[in-house]
Amino acid sequence: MASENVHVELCKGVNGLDKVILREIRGCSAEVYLNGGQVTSWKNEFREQLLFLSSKATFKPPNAIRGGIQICFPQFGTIGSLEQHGFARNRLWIVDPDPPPFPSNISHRAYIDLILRHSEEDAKIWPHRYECRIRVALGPGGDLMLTSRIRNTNTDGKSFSFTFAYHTYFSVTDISEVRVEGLETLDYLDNLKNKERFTEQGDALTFESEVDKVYLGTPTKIAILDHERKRTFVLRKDGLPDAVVWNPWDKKAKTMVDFGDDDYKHMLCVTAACVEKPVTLKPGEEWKGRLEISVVPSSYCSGQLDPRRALFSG
Ligand code: TA6
Repeated sequence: MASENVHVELCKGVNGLDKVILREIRGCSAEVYLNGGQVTSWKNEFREQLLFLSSKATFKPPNAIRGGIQICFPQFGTIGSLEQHGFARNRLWIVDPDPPPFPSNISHRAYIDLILRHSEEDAKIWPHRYECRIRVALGPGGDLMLTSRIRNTNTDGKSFSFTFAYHTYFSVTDISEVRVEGLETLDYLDNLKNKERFTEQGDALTFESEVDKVYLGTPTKIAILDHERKRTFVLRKDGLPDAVVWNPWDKKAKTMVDFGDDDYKHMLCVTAACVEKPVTLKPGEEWKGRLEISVVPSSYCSGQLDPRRALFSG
């Protein structure tokens, strides 16, 4: 925990659940619930919410909260024998009392280290000893950074494999006016077509119906352009080769109890993930997966951002 506590506050959230509020000098903020180690809010210096939270979200553990950024571990989706998206998003994480030195020289002030460890209960469904650490940090410029470190602490010499994702719900003005840049011409697995493999067309992605695609081996940078709000989210990811794009659209939205019927119009999930090739760790080994999200204003008068500039600038 940072020395000057103005940047980090442990407090009670909805239904008295423990949460941490991170604040930065310019007024940016983020909120993280210990349930699921889940980011539920990220606001810019104008106090505008940048992440989507469902109008029907429930804050009732062990259910994950519908929105924000959910941690999918040790399984993404239904790829494996565990419940959808694994169990980490349904568990109570704790503030890490003794985080190992952080592999980065960036001196953030507004950050929190959380940890989830194996439990007897989970060992029945996933017989491994592990430490899953996450640092959630808010940069001086308001950027949001999530760094996860997963260590195999098995004492029986056994390796384990897992898939992982930062299941991220972005708040957008109007989904039909959103474009995603950086996934053109890539192969993807279509979850709406039995995970069949296809190749994406050459233009930016736009949205007019339900989408649930796992893009394989993507660039480390992806841009989400919200024309209406002249705002672009730039995702930079490390150790997470894949990206999942999801919007349930109208019909599926009606089947989800914790999701408003019209909520699909104002959200898009673009999830940095490690899905196609599971990570395998021997005892003592550690994996790191990092996601950094920043917001850049659209630059062109038409409100059109030049994606090449967003994707290829430093
Ligand atoms: O990321 C896309 C996806 O795997 C979809 O298939 C959809 O099910 C979504 O996640 C939400 O999953 P959830 O278990 O949170 O309802």
